[in-house]
Amino acid sequence: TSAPVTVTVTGAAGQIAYALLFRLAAGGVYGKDVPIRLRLLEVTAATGAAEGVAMELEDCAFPALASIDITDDPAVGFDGASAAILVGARPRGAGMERADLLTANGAIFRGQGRAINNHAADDVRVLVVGNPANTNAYIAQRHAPDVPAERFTALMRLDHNRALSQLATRLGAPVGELDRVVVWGNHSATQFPDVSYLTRGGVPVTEGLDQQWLTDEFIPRVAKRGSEIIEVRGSSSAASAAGASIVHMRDWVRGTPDNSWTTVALPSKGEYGTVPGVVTGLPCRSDGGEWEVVEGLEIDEFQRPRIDASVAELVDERDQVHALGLV
Ligand code: NAX
Repeated sequence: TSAPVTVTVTGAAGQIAYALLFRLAAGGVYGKDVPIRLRLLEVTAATGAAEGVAMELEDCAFPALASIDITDDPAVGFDGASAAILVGARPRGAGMERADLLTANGAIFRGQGRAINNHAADDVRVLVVGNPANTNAYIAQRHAPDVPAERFTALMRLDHNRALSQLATRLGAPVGELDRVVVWGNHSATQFPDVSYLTRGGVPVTEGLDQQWLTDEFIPRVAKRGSEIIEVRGSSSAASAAGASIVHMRDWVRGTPDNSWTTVALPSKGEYGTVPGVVTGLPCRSDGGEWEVVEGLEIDEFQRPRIDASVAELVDERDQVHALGLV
């Protein structure tokens, strides 16, 4: 059997973690044969609830689950971590302004970025799920100068999967036959889910997706799916966010299938006219354990302003966190 890997999950007592941890312990990222040492990082008040989740994890008797540690100290939580899934974040409370939200989360992700920098394993891979995910990832990355910037990613796989599912319904196609969707920009209402390169069974899809449907229905539906789930379910997406986090990490570690790609938010190097440094959704494949941005796609006049608008929002968030002294 392989050497154990240490995986840290923050917000371990929350609802996303309640779906995420069991799939992780079952081998959903590294496979069933790689032993996992779990580190659960929570705020002090929630360590008791995290203890309860740990008891249930034990009761599943997952063969690959080697150990579980619970802590409220980031230095301990990230010690030796090869993967860090940052789910815990400060939700927007009643009467909270956007600056308050950025400040509260900035403090969390600054501290966690530093702890990752100082305590995680050399091969650490970071996935930020807690919102505002892209900017939280930006803040953490900026406080981890010793970790290669591209190891800091934010979750846009849920947006990607939501887009695939809407397209499967529209086209009457099995979702598994569809590929080459990308969601550009921010995990927010400005995101641009893009079907320009969509294939079905490896063949470009040229019919069934008229521009009016795309602009009036598809794009807003995908971008606002989180709110739709809250309205219908009565609480925010949890199992779907957990599932997207699992496949994000799995594909990163084990690679994307040949000729396939997915959406990852990672620090831009200026690809496709995006602004260097901001953590934006880009089309990516993984090979040898590293994300690489898909190159050479053409961008037309339908796409350009939509990509630019969402990236502009990321630049605005970046400027705000700098103005607040969080970076
Ligand atoms: P919950 O409120 O159920 O759980 C969050 C947990 O994080 C709580 O147990 C809390 O004690 C813990 N926490 C807070 N600050 C912490 C800190 N500094 N260190 C460690 N733990 C801390 O929220 P849940 O529904 O699980 O959602 C978690 C986050 O995911 C939210 O920010 C949410 O907005 C975000 N989401 C992101 C999505 C994405 O696609 N990127 C989609 C789903 C979700 O909305």
